[in-house]
Amino acid sequence: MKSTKRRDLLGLCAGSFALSLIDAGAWAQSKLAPRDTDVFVVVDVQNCFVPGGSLAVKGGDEIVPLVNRLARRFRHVVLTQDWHTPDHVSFASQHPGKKPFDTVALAYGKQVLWPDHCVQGTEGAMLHKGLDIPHAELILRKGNRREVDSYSAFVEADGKTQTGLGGYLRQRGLERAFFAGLATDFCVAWSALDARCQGFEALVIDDACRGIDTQGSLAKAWADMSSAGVQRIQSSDLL
Ligand code: VGL
Ligand code: ZN
Repeated sequence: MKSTKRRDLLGLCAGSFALSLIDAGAWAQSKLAPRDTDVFVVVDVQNCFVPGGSLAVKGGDEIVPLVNRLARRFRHVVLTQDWHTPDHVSFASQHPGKKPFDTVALAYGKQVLWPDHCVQGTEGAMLHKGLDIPHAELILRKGNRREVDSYSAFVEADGKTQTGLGGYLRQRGLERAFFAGLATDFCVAWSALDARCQGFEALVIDDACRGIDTQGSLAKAWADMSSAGVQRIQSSDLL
């Protein structure tokens, strides 16, 4: 069953909830065997997001060996990179009087403000050097327009500009997306939610992600994902 609804500003797309109940039966099965029509999406495992980086996610570096092991189970792997201009609208430094983790209202909705991070071409934006996934097929960069953020690997924060990932997966015959990376409650969650909105199965590998957890964001992300039919699994379900 396909759904092409785009998500609303809460990151949800109406219409996919009934699907999740139907899909739930299939999930009850035991170990997950990766298929040729699966893709493993490794989200934003970049220097800025690991300890020592400007927007460090606690334990962000711990997932790297596990992500490498998981990647070997998949024929198809896509990596994403957060990729901002130096004056990006999501940076608190661009909003006088604001500090990181404050929020502002932008034309497309509420935006959390962050420390400067993942500036295009800088060391902080590079993929973590411990990543060892030579068979990855695509590196997708997102958030590259100054005026629009993009947590999601599918659709920018304006809710309409496509990154092309949905089209890529569909043209490659990929149907089921497994997610790992950083951060659980932002780029991983938004990507998994949009995968559902665009008619893909979506599974998040809990222990191969780490969260930021600001103002209840982690619990909310898991609740939103659950409502949207994103399956929460563990690496042991695959390894
Ligand atoms: C992310 C906040 C800002 C992420 C990216 O990768 O989860 N979070 N930019
Ligand atoms: Zn960012």
